[in-house]
Amino acid sequence: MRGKFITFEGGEGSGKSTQASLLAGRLRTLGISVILTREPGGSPGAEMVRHVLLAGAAKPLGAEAEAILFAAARADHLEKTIRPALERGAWVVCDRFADSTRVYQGAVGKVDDTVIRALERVTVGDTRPDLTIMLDLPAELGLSRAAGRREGAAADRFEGEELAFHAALRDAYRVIAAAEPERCVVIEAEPPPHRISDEVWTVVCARLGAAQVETEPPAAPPAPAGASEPARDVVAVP
Ligand code: Z5A
Repeated sequence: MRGKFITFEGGEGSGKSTQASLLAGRLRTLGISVILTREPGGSPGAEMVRHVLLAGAAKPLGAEAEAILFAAARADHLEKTIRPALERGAWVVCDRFADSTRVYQGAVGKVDDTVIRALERVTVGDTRPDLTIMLDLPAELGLSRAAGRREGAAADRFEGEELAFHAALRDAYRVIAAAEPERCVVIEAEPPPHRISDEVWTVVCARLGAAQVETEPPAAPPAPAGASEPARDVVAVP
């Protein structure tokens, strides 16, 4: 049986990585095979594109070129990591996915919606998330958390944008969640991580029946570079 595909979305510092990792751990305690991965990245080719994008090297080319690069990375990630995992029955928990392109490059970057939709159609096709958790947090708080995590290191291409940019991201996520309630659930991201994790778990059980999954631990083949199954799971390609 095909595995389930769960994505986490939200602004900077909203706790996506933290919650994706906690969810993967909870699923594994049930004996479910889980791939924890991220975007941009999650496969060797996509991790290389990640470096280009987050270093800001593509910024001078404009938001449309960045959208195309995110899509190229996503195509590789889907082909090498996500689809094979789902096909062998593993669950895929992904830190950011196509909604990030809709929001960062589309709604806020002003790339035409027809371009965003066309890229999504070509890359994602039928491999749509079964569930998207959107972590919602005031932009100021998210940015201060992200800055704390960097411990003085320079902000990346997107972290360095103005507060208004980050506030607009939050609004754009809410618009998507309101338009696709069958896929998206918004969770308030201010409480402590364990409380959010409990809320995420309640949603995953209610929507995807995680607690009812018959666990028959599969003999999983080695995970591709860029995504794997133990602990933090995402391996960046140097
Ligand atoms: N991007 C795009 O433009 N288009 C696309 O299609 C895609 C991406 C896929 C990827 O950055 C960038 O690419 C991203 C959007 C753009 N913009 N930026 N910057 P990334 O992968 O390097 O990072 P990120 O996805 O932006 O992650 P993040 O927002 O920086 O962090 P997070 O995953 O949401 O949060 P976290 O790492 O779990 O937590 C951050 C800190 O807060 C950390 O110290 C935690 O311990 C702490 N934390 C977490 N939860 C809590 C709670 N509940 N309370 C208090 N403190 C907490």
